[in-house]
Amino acid sequence: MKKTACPLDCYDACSVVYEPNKLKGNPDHPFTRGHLCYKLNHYFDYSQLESAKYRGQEISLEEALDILEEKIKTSDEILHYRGSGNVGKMQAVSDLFFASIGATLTTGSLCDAAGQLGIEQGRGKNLILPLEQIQKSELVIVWGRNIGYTNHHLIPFLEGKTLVVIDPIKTNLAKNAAMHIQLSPRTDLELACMLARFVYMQNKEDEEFIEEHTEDFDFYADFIQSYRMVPTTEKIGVDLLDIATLAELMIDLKSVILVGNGVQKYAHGTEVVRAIDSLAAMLGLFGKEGCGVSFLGDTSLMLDDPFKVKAKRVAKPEVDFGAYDLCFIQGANPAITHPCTQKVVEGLQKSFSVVFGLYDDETAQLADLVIPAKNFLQKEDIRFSYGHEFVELMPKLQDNPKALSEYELTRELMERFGLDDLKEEREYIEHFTKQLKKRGEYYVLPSFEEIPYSEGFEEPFCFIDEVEDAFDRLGGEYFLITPKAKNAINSQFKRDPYLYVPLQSGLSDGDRVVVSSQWGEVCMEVRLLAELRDDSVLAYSGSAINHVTPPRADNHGNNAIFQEVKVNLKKESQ
Ligand SMILES: Nc1nc2c(c(=O)[nH]1)N[C@H]1C(S)=C(S)[C@@H](COP(=O)(O)OP(=O)(O)OC[C@H]3O[C@@H](n4cnc5c(=O)[nH]c(N)nc54)[C@H](O)[C@@H]3O)O[C@H]1N2
Ligand SMILES: Nc1nc2c(c(=O)[nH]1)N[C@H]1C(S)=C(S)[C@@H](COP(=O)(O)OP(=O)(O)OC[C@H]3O[C@@H](n4cnc5c(=O)[nH]c(N)nc54)[C@H](O)[C@@H]3O)O[C@H]1N2
Ligand code: SF4
Ligand SMILES: [Mo]
Repeated sequence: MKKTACPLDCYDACSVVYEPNKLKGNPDHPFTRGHLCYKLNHYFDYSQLESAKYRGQEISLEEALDILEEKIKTSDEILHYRGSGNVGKMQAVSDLFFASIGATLTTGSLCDAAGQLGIEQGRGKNLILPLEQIQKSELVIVWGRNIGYTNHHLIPFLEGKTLVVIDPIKTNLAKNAAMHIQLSPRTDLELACMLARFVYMQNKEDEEFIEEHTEDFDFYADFIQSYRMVPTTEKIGVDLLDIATLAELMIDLKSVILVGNGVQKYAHGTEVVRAIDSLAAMLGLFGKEGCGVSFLGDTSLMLDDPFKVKAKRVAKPEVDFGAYDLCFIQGANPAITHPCTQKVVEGLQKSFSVVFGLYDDETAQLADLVIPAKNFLQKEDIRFSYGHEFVELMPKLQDNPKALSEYELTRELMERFGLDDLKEEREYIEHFTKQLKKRGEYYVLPSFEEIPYSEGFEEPFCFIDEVEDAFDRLGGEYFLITPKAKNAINSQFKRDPYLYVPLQSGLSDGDRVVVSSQWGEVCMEVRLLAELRDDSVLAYSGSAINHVTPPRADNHGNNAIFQEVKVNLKKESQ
């Protein structure tokens, strides 16, 4: 049985059994349990680029490398923009080359950097919560994570638990939960503070934990009490009794909180996640069996990464593609996935742009030069997961002379520029594997702890005690919710192009509307959705919705803020 792992940016990081032209879930893997999802089940339906292209004309790989070399030599400002089309560790090998020629790399992300910082501010380290602890819990709170779509291998682990979903959408998981808090978007910080108030009012905080492992609890107590019950509950848009009931459940049961990306696509995303973590710390949910808070975990913890380089960097969400002579785009489709599409497209048209990827996607179609990449079956790699503790090896299983791996491209460029400090590919893979821990027959993360934080935190847990938030001044009629689609992975595979609107919007299925914000506008086809609140519309990642999202980073300069916007709708005139 030949085995590899799914390379896609997904919590599940499935273990894959390879047969030529067929991929199957590994039946022996404790998390994958023998099944994959639409994306890998249909992997071969999406055809890979077969040739390099220069301004639309097919050219050889050698010619493509000649053009790239020439362009690098004649460009002053070079951007290396790497996305998450494949999250194997070897993707980052190209950072070595681009940093050494003085190119600008990115910092922060379009994804989870806001929440990651919020966790670090409180706990110091963002450790993965192992599956076993989720299994041992009694109450599971799914907070802004759409497990049914983005993390569905976790569903069997939730069986028999009291399930609470906190999400502005009535997701399928919410329909099957004991309780669904269908809050107004962007009110999670307030909800976390209200829950903390109920705990505090009844003196049910974990005094021993607070005394031993935290500092400045008094400031936190003042902070949560600055949120007045009635106006705050009105803002959250749910019944006060429901909040009180959830607080009771958290006091009584061993609780795990599964926090997703949905809560932190905002300017104050860091503070939202920190407020959820602070609530958990007040209840003493760290370092105990069957308890904990899981966000997208930090896979680089305690890992000596040979591709970590010093370089000039620009905040990824704020990249101005037009400010560079040459934009080298790898494993990304920013013409769809980056905020403020119009600005991205104008920028790419202004600069000389190179796409190194798998598909003839929107960014490849705009690019001057396209270089085909090998897919995950055609090169060697190693796969960490941000959702669970297992690490998988990804051996090379197929040949493909028509494309290059990231390592091959880097080696070519290093040679052409007389840089000789690249090691053999094997050495890099081994450098990663030798740092892994073993649990039975499986590799796990170097930072794996059976019960995270059971030895306490390095520094005392630091509660949230202030937040800056100016959103209420924004105009626009509807909140925008823009999460992940079921059968896509951001812009890859089967996208969902529709704008979903509430039943009372006065629109009908098939209507075309112009969605607009201060950042731009775009025409989309409407679908009615009963699962929405009246104050929100929804468009999935991979749709055209980024025409209206802000080209800005969050308050700390790290993360994209796709939902820090309100939109207006206007029916397109026939
Ligand atoms: N509106 C909205 N926008 C979003 C989001 C959202 O929720 N809403 N989510 C954001 C988030 S969280 C993320 S992570 C980003 C992701 O956005 P991107 O980083 O753009 O990721 P993808 O769309 O998955 O993939 C982009 C490209 O990667 C290439 N690729 C795949 N495998 C390989 C490989 O092995 N090698 C190379 N060189 N290329 C490869 C393919 O050509 C593919 O077209 O999108 C962000 N954009
Ligand atoms: N099928 C599929 N799986 C994927 C991906 C994909 O594109 N498709 N992308 C992968 C990537 S890159 C990532 S980062 C992960 C992210 O996966 P998730 O963590 O699940 O994140 P999202 O899908 O962005 O949003 C999750 C939920 O947050 C809710 N939400 C939106 N706004 C708010 C809010 O203000 N408060 C609360 N409480 N909830 C809110 C949304 O309604 C949605 O149900 O998924 C990965 N897995
Ligand atoms: S996309 Fe996620 S669920 Fe689907 S096969 Fe890959 S890791 Fe598994
Ligand atoms: Mo992401």
